[in-house]
Amino acid sequence: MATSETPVAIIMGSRSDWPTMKLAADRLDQLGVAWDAKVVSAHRTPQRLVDFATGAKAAGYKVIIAGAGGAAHLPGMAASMTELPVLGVPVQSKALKGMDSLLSIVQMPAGVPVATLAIGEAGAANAGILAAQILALSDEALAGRLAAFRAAQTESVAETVED
Ligand code: RP5
Repeated sequence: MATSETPVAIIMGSRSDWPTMKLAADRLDQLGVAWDAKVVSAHRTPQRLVDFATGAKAAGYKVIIAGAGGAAHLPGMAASMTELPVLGVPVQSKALKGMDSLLSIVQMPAGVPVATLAIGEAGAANAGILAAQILALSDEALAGRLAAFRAAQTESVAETVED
């Protein structure tokens, strides 16, 4: 069971999604935000999804990051059962390079939003940062860490193309 000290849940459709979704966890670690990660499949473990999504708010989570590939129904189904913000990460699939995942996640009907990120690792990394940005709205210390992260990122980009 999560506590209020674990504000972010990272859920994914399969253990095979973890190498991608770990990028979200890495960014949260970098920003000092606690997270839990769970395999919750919309298709293979539907009852686990219902139990997780209906209990997520009471468990203390503030933001859900949901990654899935292929017929990626996990983010939308999770969003249908919770008022918490759901950030959807389309995991890159083998057959269709993640276009299937993206289209499965992005085109939600009005009334049940999923904030859809880019396909693959960039999307997962940005989901971690975006979750931190949401939490930083009510956490000044985190807002400061985010500002430092952005400044360091800017500083690290050289203007010259030479070594
Ligand atoms: C989806 O099917 C998962 O999110 C994963 O991206 C994809 C393939 O799953 P595995 O067959 O690798 O378990 O449910």
